[in-house]
Amino acid sequence: MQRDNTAVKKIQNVIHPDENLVSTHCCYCGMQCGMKLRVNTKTNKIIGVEPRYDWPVTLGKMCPKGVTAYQTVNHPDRLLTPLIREDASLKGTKEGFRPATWEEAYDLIARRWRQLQLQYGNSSIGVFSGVSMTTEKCYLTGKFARVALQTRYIDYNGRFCMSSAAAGMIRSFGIDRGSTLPWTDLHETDCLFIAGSNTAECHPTSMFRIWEVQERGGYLIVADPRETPIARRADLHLDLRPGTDLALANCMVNLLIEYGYANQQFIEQHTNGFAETLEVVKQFTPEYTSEITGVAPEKLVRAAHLYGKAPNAIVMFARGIEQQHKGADNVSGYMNMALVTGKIGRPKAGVATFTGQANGQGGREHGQKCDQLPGYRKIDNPAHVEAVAKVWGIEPSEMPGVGVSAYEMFDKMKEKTIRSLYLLCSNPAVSAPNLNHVRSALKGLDFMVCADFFLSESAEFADVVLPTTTWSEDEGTVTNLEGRIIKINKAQEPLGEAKPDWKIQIELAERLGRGQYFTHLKTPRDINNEFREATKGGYADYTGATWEKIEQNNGVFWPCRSEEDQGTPHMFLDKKFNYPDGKAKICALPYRPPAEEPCEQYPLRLTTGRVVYHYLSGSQTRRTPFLKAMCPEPYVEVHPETAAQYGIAHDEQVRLFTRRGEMAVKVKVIEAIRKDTVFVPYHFGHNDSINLLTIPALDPMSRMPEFKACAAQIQKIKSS
Ligand SMILES: Nc1nc2c(c(=O)[nH]1)N[C@H]1C(S)=C(S)[C@@H](COP(=O)(O)OP(=O)(O)OC[C@H]3O[C@@H](n4cnc5c(=O)[nH]c(N)nc54)[C@H](O)[C@@H]3O)O[C@H]1N2
Ligand SMILES: Nc1nc2c(c(=O)[nH]1)N[C@H]1C(S)=C(S)[C@@H](COP(=O)(O)OP(=O)(O)OC[C@H]3O[C@@H](n4cnc5c(=O)[nH]c(N)nc54)[C@H](O)[C@@H]3O)O[C@H]1N2
Ligand code: SF4
Ligand SMILES: [Mo]
Repeated sequence: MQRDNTAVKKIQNVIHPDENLVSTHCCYCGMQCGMKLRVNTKTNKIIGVEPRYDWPVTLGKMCPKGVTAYQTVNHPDRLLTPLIREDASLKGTKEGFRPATWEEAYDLIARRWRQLQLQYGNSSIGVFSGVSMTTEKCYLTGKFARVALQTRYIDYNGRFCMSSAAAGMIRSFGIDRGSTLPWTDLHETDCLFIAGSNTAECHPTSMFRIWEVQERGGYLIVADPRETPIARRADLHLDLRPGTDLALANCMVNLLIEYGYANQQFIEQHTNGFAETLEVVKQFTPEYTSEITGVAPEKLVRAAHLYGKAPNAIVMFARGIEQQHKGADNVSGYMNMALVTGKIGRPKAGVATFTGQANGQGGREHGQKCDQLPGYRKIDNPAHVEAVAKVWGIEPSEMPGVGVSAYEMFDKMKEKTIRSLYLLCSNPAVSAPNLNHVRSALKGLDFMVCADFFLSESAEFADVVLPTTTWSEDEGTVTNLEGRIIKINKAQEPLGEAKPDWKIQIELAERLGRGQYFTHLKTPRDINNEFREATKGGYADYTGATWEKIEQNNGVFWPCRSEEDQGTPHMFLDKKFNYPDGKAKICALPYRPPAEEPCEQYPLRLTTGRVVYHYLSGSQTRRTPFLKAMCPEPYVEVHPETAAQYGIAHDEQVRLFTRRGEMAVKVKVIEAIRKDTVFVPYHFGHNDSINLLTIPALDPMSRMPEFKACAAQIQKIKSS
């Protein structure tokens, strides 16, 4: 059976009396499913959601998080006024705050920041942000750090999310657009090779296209230590040990060459590095690779034939391979499969990462990284600095230098180089690795400001909490996992006294005496106009992606370099990669094991990730009644044989620990995991955070922490 997955459905939404429908997109993952928010015209409040059948990527489909997202907007936990901490001894708890006016909050922040900067220098203030925000806000946050605060210390939660994909793509292709093709190609390909993605739970609205590949007679290969829902239906499940992907990728490339699937003409004309890579991969025979990965040699052979024979194939991956201290190498390693076979640079064939957060793509391109300026420019490149300084109206010499990556910012706080933190759109007291260190760094700050719409676990460490808007109380653009720039629309006025992050930053800049660089920006559209100018001529060029074009064309794919340019759905159709000689890089990548291997004391491999019902640190989804009821607490997945070995039973509370920390957690006995591996979802706060145990081993290229592999031990809790 073949479904028609390209046609835009003609189903009409029912409009109820006294209601308006506002077309927009979900606030959660990078799929950015189209949705229509139902707004009561009497109260002007959001009261529900309808599918958006005419959105070509997702055709009206949504997941459990998407259909309940609207419930966060008018939630009773929303912060309605600024809060000022009265009792410093209660830092790290919900207590000790009093409501305040914006004037009081701004005055206090401006006074404390000025004091600290006079005493310790401009870079004593750090900015830590996130990419659930529109690109307009992400862009302004980078400008706010460099121009209003004049600090070098800014980084963001994408460092825990997309940085390895970005580093790998830049190395292999010279440019980082997460997908080389639109999602509307997926169901038409002949083979999908998907590594380290729990797609059915994390990007569920991709699944109807993936199942169709199989229904059309194509093949699905999944590499994951767990038998996830997508792995269960795959033609081939490569059940590897956590942290061993590079061996698997090298083996695939070796076998593709050995079995004659290499495209010599493509390799010669469009790539560099083949000979060096051949030298490295040839030792990765199925037998040798099986020893490292634990995957049966026959499966490796079959995978190479399925991918190699397919006329068109797409290699896809997500955090399973990227959140390793060799994440960037894993990315380039798997991308070698496409480059060696030439299955790239045409429709239905290519490479794609499952981008994580709503604006995981747009937010990683325009200056929230410690070494980056808008348009994916580099802060250590004088020509790039000059271009952006001109748009911002500052002297190039005023541009602060390169800072440090997200996790390393906590080291800087610990050593008192960073004395104050402006945290927005992230909850690192749950989501950063090695939480004992991170929480103590937050606690030791002289002064912390947190902007959020809920009192998150991280906000509990703040001295001032600023109430911000949710996604549906403001407008702007985000870039979805395809690289398609789309429009988010406003459906209701901000609740209480909440303000959008961009407005907060402009008002703070004015109080810091830097208003001249910001006051001309009165609306998100003004910010978008300046932002597009700042990207002109950059790698990620958004110049021609006007809001009008976005609305007219169901989004615009970057690069989009001018008014006339209609954007770039397919990358590299001309086989020109973003290197001076136009050639992509096939990368020679020697294997290295995870930073921490199991030993007698810590014999298990711990990996972490997600469930369909929760989003990231859970600050939003744990407040959503249906989602909380479906998954109220963390658990550790343990194979039945391993559970028997430890004498532990389903639902029993055990002590799980690593060299860095421990937690008490319920056991979920499950066959769908390797015997040497345990898995814990990370969506829970305080003592329920698995990140108390994770290892902060950072990838040398991407500075991504190794969330996906460390050594752990389980202990029965003795009944008293
Ligand atoms: N429901 C839900 N959906 C989400 C999110 C959410 O929090 N909840 N978050 C969004 C965001 S920001 C992101 S980044 C994405 C993440 O999307 P995914 O990357 O798909 O999610 P994870 O659960 O982190 O990890 C994916 C898989 O990697 C596997 N894995 C673990 N270790 C390894 C390994 O060493 N090698 C390989 N090959 N696989 C391994 C895990 O078993 C898991 O099934 O999801 C987005 N969508
Ligand atoms: N162990 C383990 N840890 C991980 C991962 C893993 O797989 N395993 N995955 C990592 C990944 S991929 C990611 S993306 C990170 C994400 O982790 P976080 O960065 O902590 O992401 P969120 O939980 O979305 O936190 C966002 C916070 O900002 C608020 N917020 C949402 N929108 C806005 C806005 O527009 N403005 C402001 N000011 N606030 C807003 C929300 O209420 C929430 O409190 O976690 C990482 N941590
Ligand atoms: S798949 Fe992602 S974007 Fe779509 S509804 Fe679910 S969380 Fe929202
Ligand atoms: Mo993410």
